[in-house]
Amino acid sequence: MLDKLVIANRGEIALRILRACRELGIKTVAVHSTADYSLKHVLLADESVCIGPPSSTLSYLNMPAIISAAEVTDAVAIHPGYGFLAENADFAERVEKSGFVFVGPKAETIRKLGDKVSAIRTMKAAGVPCVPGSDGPLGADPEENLRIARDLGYPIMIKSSGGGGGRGMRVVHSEASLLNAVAITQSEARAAFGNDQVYMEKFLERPRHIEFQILADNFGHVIHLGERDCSMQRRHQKVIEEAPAPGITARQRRLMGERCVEACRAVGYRSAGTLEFLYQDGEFYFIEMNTRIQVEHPVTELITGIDLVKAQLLVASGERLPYEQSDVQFRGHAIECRINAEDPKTFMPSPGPIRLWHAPGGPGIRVDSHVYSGYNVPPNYDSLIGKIIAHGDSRETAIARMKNALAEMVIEGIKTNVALHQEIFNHAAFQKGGLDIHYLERRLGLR
Ligand code: MV4
Repeated sequence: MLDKLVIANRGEIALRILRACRELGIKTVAVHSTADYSLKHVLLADESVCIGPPSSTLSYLNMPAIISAAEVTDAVAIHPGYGFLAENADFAERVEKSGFVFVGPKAETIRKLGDKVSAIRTMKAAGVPCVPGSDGPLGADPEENLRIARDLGYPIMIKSSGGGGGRGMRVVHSEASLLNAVAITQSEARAAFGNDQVYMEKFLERPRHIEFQILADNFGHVIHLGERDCSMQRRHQKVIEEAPAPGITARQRRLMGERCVEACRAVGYRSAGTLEFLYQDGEFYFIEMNTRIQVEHPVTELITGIDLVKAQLLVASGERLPYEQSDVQFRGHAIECRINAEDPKTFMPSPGPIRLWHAPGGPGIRVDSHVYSGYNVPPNYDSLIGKIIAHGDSRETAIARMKNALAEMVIEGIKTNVALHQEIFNHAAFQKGGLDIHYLERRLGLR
């Protein structure tokens, strides 16, 4: 097992990683900015190293500072969490070249799957269904691009190969605006990602966002842990996630899961990973892959009983995955609410001192949060202050437990989105389930 690990992140995921390390007997090193001395995991870690000023660019994104912290503390591995450097292939490469274990896939795998054109090509070749679209990047011939769009039928979408998570894409409704849209997307992509490769897809108007969780080791063993429905989002920020996805049958889960597993085996994938799909009219369409642990991993943990972060650490230490596909049983339903420090009307961040924090509990309730009464939420980072995850034998039970939990949640001193969650959970359409990715923004428009 790994002897000592640097947690190269902050907030709730840093604490989540620390807890997994404690269970496995791994010593921990917290690296943090000068704004983060009082983070819970920094206080709990065996050692801590200040790596820079509050600005993320100068601290949590500062690769040499993080690698130096691993060197001076004699750590053997670095866990990147999510966000910051988690999907940065150059970071993974520098970590490994410096002689440390990167808790995640190989740098070359991150690179191959981080480029969307290359990820789609890889998945398609492995038999994963993708959105009908251009076969690879668009070329310079306008007639050819007009023809591809005409064959797909409008509306279509232009997407940047270097984008993702909602960045660098645009919808085109008619032939008149196609060539201009391609040119603008290309030049924006060049400026934003240093890569002007763009591709075209049929635009799906009312899809759901459903993603499959994968775990893989260094010996070619790959399993899937089913899917999550992450359709409840606002401006590409997920708000509520759940597992399983309402209405997906055991047969669909098995067939799609097997395709994801096969594709990951084909690319030599290792560690935890997620394949994102759009789901519309009963069909799945791959859009991109996340090569990291995700915010919403707990809903999968609750329905499978598998600790994803511990599995990442076992695989990183060179052990075999301790599960076969047949060990993965799905039990009940889990839903996660992301609790953000934000203004409920404007959605602007609401940092500041938390006067009182009292978390809910009881059967089937898990709270992943780094905050506590007296903690001061710094203004420099994202506004996630915790997650409430409810599990039950049925979706109805999980919803009932979440409603209780939200009612018990006490947060004083800062503004949060708890009331928004309560409103969503009281809404009949949400209770029915299976809403598309535009539902929440449509609903918020009505308020
Ligand atoms: C799409 C799409 C419709 N059709 N692709 C947005 C983020 C990136 N992950 C892909 N995205 C989309 N791709 C086609 N061909 C709609 C979206 C999209 C979306 C996807 C997932 C979750 C939320 C979304 C919100 C708006 C648009």
